[in-house]
Amino acid sequence: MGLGVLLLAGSAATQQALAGSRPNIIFIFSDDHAPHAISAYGSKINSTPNIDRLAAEGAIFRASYCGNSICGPSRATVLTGKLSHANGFMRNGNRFDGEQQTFPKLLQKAGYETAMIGKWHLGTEPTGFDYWRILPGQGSYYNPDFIDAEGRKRLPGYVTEITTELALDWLREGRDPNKPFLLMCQQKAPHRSWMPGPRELGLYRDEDIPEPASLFDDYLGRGPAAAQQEMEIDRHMFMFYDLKLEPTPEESQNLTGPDRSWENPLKRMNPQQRAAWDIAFLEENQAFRKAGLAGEDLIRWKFQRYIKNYLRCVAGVDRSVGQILDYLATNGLEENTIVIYSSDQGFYLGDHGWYDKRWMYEESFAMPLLVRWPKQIQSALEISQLVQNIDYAPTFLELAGAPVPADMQGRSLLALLEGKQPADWRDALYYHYYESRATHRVAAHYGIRKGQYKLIYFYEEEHDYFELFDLEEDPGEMHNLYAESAYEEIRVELRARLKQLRASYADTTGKPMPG
Ligand code: SGN
Ligand code: CA
Repeated sequence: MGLGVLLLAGSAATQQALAGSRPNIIFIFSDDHAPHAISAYGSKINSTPNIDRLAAEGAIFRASYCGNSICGPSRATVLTGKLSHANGFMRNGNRFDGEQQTFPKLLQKAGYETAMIGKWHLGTEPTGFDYWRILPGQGSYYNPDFIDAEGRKRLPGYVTEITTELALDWLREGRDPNKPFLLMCQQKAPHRSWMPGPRELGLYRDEDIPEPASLFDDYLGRGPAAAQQEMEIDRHMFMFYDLKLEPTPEESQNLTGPDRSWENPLKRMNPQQRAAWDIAFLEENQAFRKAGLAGEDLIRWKFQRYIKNYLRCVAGVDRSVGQILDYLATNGLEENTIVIYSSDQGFYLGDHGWYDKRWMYEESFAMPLLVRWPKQIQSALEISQLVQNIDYAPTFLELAGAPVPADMQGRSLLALLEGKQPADWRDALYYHYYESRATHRVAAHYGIRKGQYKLIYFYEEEHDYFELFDLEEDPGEMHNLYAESAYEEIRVELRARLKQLRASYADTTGKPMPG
């Protein structure tokens, strides 16, 4: 296809960009970073000054969601612009078919140089990248191994900092300066088991982080699946692996679950790293042992220990974003480089008493999405339309002036980034989570979010029911309204729309709705 056709296919902004030099794209993607731990999204528990810069100098999407709240599936969706059933990667542990169409491959074809650095987690080797260097599987926080085309090598240091350095190295001397580029910088943090880096270990030390309103949720207002998961801070968080206590010799005899390997991540540390780590937790751990906490006090302590480590990991990611922005500013790359910040899904930060993700409830369904492009996007732009991770691939392609294949299921966000209000923008989102009986035991479900309502269908033998929430009246999704007669009309409408969405996305997986 000639340039003329490309120009015709793109919008005015794209044409303008193409007329000059095509924009570079830096996609910063962290792991498990919930929007409610970003100050630009109104976090009550931390501040993220560097990520906030993207919102101040660019656009923030206020209604940004994933299609399946789990790592590999979200990443596969980002790459393909397709929902899980359509790209074949429905659950962690699947292997991504790298032969299929992805946006990095299409950008390569359009003349971009492409690089992928950090967490990949798709089981097969990356395709569509001129350069890649990835963590094996989940990767390690300290002295992590990285894999590239030549093999596997352990790199000294802390994973967020190393991933950032590798990305900066590639920007400095790895890439071809004559080509526009795509750089995917994908952080492991703040994924479980929430191990902060040496620079962040001391943060929040003598503070109490505010608790979420639903920390002591009793799950009574919803179907039984919510009560039967395994992701509660109270019952399913591990004292040694997750919460950084050291077992006594007696406790060492009776370790269960991940606690059996509590020391493995620490064994990767060098003596200095280990000493800094031990110092960071020693006093608090001694005080905890003395206090003999139980009941709600114990849950409160666990929440504090968990959330502080999570937020310390976030602070490392935020610092990395700042380093990348600073590099662009000092190297003449700021104006024409689009910087995107996002994370593979949201996360429970004690909300509903939980950690982890998976549910279609807001905290894990939501994804942060911030986009800065000084040349084209006005500053402090607030975007309220419903967007989803299927939209990323079409967006990147349109930004680069490349055609968007018809089989991608998302829609380019460029018009929204230009401040337009397309009349035909989607009014509903579809969601489908499959990993039933996997870790954390969240029942399989699919659902729709439309206007102020959300309808979820749980479809398993032991959990076969609907939930309906009014997000305006009940933003915490505590009260299932499905059986209430006042909601008959909404119930009927949403069920019909959900059925139609499934048909329009050609999702025949999962159990059809009864009736
Ligand atoms: C690991 C974690 C789980 C987490 C999954 C999926 N356990 O199994 O807590 O839900 O990954 O996370 S851990 O002990 O290994 O940390 S995902 O981000 O990769 O989808
Ligand atoms: Ca994740």
